[in-house]
Amino acid sequence: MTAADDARLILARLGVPDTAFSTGGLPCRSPVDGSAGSPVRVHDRSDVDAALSAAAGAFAAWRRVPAPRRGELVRLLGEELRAAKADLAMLVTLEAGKITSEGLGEVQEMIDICDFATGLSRQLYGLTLPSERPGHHMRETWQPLGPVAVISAFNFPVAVWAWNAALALVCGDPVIWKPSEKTPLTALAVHAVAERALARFGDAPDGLLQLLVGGRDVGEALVADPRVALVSATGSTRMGRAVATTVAGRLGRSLLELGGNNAMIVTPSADMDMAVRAIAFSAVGTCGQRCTTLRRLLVHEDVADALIARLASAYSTLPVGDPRAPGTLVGPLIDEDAVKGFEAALAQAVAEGGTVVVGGTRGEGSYVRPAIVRMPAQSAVVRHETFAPILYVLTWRDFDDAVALQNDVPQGLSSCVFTDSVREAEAFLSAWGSDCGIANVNIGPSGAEIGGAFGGEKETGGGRESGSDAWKAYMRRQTQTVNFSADLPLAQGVTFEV
Ligand code: UN1
Repeated sequence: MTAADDARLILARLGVPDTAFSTGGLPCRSPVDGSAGSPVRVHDRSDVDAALSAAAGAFAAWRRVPAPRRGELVRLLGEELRAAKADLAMLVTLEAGKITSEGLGEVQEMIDICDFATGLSRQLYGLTLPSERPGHHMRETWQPLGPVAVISAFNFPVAVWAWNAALALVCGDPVIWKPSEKTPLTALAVHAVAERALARFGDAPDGLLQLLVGGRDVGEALVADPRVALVSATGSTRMGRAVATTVAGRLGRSLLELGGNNAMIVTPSADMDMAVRAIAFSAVGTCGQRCTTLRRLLVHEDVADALIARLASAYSTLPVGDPRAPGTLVGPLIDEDAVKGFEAALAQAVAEGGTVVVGGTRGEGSYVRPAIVRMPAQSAVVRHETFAPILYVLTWRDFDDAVALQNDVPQGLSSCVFTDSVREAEAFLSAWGSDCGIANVNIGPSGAEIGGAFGGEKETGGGRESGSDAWKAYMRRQTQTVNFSADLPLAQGVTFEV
């Protein structure tokens, strides 16, 4: 059976209606075996308008629902996701090419954020502040914000929606989702699952969760529209720059999670067994297509040769192939363009003085062998994020130079150090250490838990999604002052008698 046939069965089982497909729609080709499924019906600009009207209506009702009750919907969503976990994960595998375990892990991220958001629905706390005026009190309250547009990428086709949607729902905001054109099937499936949660919940307003499958025109219309209170966009720096510019032009709010160029510093005291495992998972996992993928290995020169030799031997036997097969660790790249990007980056690396140590070849379809490339310097290709499994290796002598190298790229998502030295570890985490949104010690840069705030600095866009207090981006902060005295004192001692 082809991957497209498998996907068709799962979509039917999950309750995706036939009306979601139409001839002339978005073509769907599985990277697993190149098989084509039915084209997905696409939306256009007029659908965006209708969706925004519906979202406005939903907002008017949903913001009046007590937050813990809103949390009940997210709890039900988590239950439905648990029930659909195996099917949804397999669909992620078929559509995005993730190995089985990573497909399951992605759905688990959705379940985890639902649990987190359900608890959060009873904790959207503000502050009380002392007023300088007698008989007054001042407080800070978090109010629902309005419709949130979620623009997601192919590489986490469902989890990123969940990080946003679970928080937005408990915060009182409707969600309009524009998934990647490369992964509409998983989005349709998630919406079918969400429909079940909505039905069980009973009285959620129409238009609370909407899906717009479409191209750039749909994304641009959403981003430009002032009825969208928050644009949460995940993807390339190029896309993020366009979104940020448009949203800033209307003085709107955006939350950006863009490219990473994540490094690991390996010091002589590092536990090399652990480092090798962490490097392998974070550099070749998801075929190098996580925004948190390890792309730069910065190794102390005394241990570089030994570490590279161990990695080269691990890479040379990496099981690359059908992501459904047990034992496969590396599935395909998403499409032919991604393979071209992989090959072009390798050619550029060689032109910049790099030496390919292992891998770098392509196989059938969009399968490639992950590459390790030794580079003489942090040249242009190393500073650029290529969304493919290429690990550039650079060496250093002085720990401060390693940190400087780590920070000397335009992106600032994730970073890590492998060391047994408390001094090095703490320096890496200090104010003059890593400049990234995520900094780890003796853990690779990818595979973050949902409980922390997720995102990064510089060209990564500065947004934070998922855990911690990321929910605040989905709410409107209001400073409230109440006078319960029989007098009207003015602040700052101003007098104004009429
Ligand atoms: C992404 O690649 O856009 O930390 C998100 C990780 C995952 C999320 C990655 N939890 O690798």
